Amino acid sequence: MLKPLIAATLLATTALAGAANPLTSRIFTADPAALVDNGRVYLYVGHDEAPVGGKDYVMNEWKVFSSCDMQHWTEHPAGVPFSTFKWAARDAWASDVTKRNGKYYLYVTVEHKTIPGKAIGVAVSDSPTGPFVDARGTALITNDMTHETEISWDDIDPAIFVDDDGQAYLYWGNTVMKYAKLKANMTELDGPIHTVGLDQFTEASYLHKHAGKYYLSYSRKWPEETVYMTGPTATGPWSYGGVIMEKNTNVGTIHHAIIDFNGKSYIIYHNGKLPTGGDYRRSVAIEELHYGPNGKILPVPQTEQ
Ligand code: FUB
Repeated sequence: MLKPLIAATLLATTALAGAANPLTSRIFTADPAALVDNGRVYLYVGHDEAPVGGKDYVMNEWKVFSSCDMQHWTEHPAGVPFSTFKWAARDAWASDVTKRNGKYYLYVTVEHKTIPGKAIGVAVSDSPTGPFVDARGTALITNDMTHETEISWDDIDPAIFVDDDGQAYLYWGNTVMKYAKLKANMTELDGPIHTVGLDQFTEASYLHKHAGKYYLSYSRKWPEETVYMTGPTATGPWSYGGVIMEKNTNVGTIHHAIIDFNGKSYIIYHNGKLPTGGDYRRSVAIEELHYGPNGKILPVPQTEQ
């Protein structure tokens, strides 16, 4: 076991000055999940490990970063390997995170070992930086529960949201957006799985609330762009709002999270702007996001790197 002093020196701190992106240029990162907790922002990002010219994702772990100012980021050494979930075969795809009753819940996408296709699991920790342990010992969502499409990756990209009345909702999906309520224990579905009828939905659902309004955002088309809808409740009815961020130029995906922190709002997403970046070598980046009249989200340009 590392002595605390030695462990502390392993924390890498990088400066994200002003609009300078990406989050880190030490490694490739993707699919940001974000949590605001006790004056810090925590980011949970997939680690893109594909070689230059790789033709598929190589993703074995989620990395954890944190900051108290959105500019200087500390990389926490532990990370969360996909093998946290004994029933998972590989693929640390997109995650999302929330805090409830003093515990931190990390919802993740992985490939299931025995039920063909992607699955969603949940891990829990007493600290935002882990260690995280499997909260169920089994997947929460598997491909055989939701057969709307032929693809094996339609149960990906969990988005967790806890409403003001304590009701938790899980949104997820690829091609078809789905959602379900969760029980207060955060580890079991509470009722049926619903679908949201959307044209051109691709993936990366994200639900947040700002100034009393619910925002359901997601990636649509291919290459993906980030768009949003608004509604009066966590389950709609939804009205289309517009495009938040236009597509990347060298990456099909753009997976995002949206937070409020210290009086400002931010969108956290990924692109492929690092040298040798691309579809399987992505970089998490951050931009300020602004709300206009009537709560409209104004389009967000990406800063150059
Ligand atoms: O990183 C693997 C997959 O690519 C994610 O689950 C999707 O959101 C897309 O970013």
